[in-house]
Amino acid sequence: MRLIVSVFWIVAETAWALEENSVDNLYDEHFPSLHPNCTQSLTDLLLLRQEVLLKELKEAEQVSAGILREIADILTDNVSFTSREVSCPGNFKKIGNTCLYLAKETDVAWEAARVFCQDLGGDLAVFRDASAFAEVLKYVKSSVAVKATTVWVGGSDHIEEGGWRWVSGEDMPRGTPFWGDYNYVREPAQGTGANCAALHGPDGFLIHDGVCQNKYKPLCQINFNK
Ligand SMILES: [Ca+2]
Repeated sequence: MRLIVSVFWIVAETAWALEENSVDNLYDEHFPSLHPNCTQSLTDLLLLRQEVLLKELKEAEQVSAGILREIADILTDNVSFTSREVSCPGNFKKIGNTCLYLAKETDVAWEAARVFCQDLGGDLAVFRDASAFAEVLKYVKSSVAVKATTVWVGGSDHIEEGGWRWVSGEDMPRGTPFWGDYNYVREPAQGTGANCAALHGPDGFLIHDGVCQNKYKPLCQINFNK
């Protein structure tokens, strides 16, 4: 009986040893032992990763700042553009889609009137349609106390008799409602003796051909898109 027990214990110890050996092999196979520098390498890797992330964040921040600067510039431009649309410089007044200034204290010949307006950053006024002309008449009539006043505007036929053009180069409109009458004759009627366009007060400020050397008041204009 004692012999059988001894044999059993020998067999059990051998099996135990074999099993322990097998577990160690499995552990080594799937979980190789750490290199002595492994911990340091992992730390270096984590630090490198953090450095890359910080660099990416910094680049993203720089891009965002650039975009914000561009948006700010666009908004500034829009504010400036809007300001130009809603306000006119100096004595100029916003009338319709333009800035007008009737120099009530100035009486000069037509060419001098142009120079006067150009010195203010504009030119003698032009109006291309009846709506713009109506706005001009409303402004002029509200500005002058004396109905006999005559006002220079930016039209002439001094290059070619009868070829009335604005100083901006376009053909002037003809007939009603722009041009007035003088002694029941439709303007322009004075031929080569009168080559400059004026708003004739006694005729409700409708256009007459005036003698360019006459001294009238300049109606100056500055356009928004200049
Ligand atoms: Ca003429």
